[in-house]
Amino acid sequence: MASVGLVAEIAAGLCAAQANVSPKYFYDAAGSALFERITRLPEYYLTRTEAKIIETHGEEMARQIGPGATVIELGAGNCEKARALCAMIRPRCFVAIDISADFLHQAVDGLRDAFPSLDVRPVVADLLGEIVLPGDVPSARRLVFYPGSSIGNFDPEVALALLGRMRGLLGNDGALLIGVDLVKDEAVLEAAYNDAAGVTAAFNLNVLQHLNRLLGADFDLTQWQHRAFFNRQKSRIEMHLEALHETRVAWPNGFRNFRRGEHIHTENSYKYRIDDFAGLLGRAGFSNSLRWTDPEQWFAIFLARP
Ligand code: AVI
Repeated sequence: MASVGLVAEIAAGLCAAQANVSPKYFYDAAGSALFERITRLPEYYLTRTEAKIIETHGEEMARQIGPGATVIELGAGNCEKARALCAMIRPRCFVAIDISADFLHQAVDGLRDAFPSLDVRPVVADLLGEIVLPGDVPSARRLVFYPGSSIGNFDPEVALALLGRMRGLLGNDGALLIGVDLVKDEAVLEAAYNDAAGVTAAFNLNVLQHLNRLLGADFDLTQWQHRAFFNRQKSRIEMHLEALHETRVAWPNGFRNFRRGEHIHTENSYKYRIDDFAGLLGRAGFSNSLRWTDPEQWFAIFLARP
């Protein structure tokens, strides 16, 4: 079971007029493994497009950043992108921050094996909470690395606040390297979140299993179905879990009856226009940014400096 505070937060979301769950609860061990599978799906273009941009423009990125930096990766996951980045820019210290402790420690061991002279530090933290770095992490020439368009999972005002905190982490001589998914054809966007193999559906439904453990709830996964669509007005993919039948969900201090078709909102994934994201960076205190994209302009990587 989760702490009293977390239980209250989750229960409040489930009981809200529009029931919702924070996407951070996707990432238990099973969810993290499912997300890794998502990143390799043919429909999920984000990961491979970003990797291709790094491969194509890596030399220029490395020239801009220079060797010996301290990289702070937010939401490090399996550290796969970190490997490509470290090979490219040769940092002296690598701080991997992630919410999932088990996954992080495993990934960090792999990174240490691949780069024996790199000073690797795992930090377990929720990006929306306080991020406390070990005291001896160098404060000069920090590069905050936030790949994968995870910034898209926050509403723009929260994303702005988070970018402002990144700005704070990197001081005046640092930089932010951030991946951002761009607005594109609706069919391409929707396919990426409705893959034929059903991995995204399993990822979405897994959050209910996680809530059963965290909350002591009794969600029956067979009563729910995955829904994902592009909300053009808000420029975001929305993921929901929809009740297939009238169903009652109970947990130790509460319950909710869901009507057939009623849904729990589980995630937003905002898609930006390049200029809009550059504007957001400006509002967060970055005055100067370089950017690279793929030939179809599906994804962008920004290198932003104060
Ligand atoms: C982690 N994040 C960038 C993913 C996304 O595309 O918004 C999470 C995800 N949800 C469904 N598929 C992938």
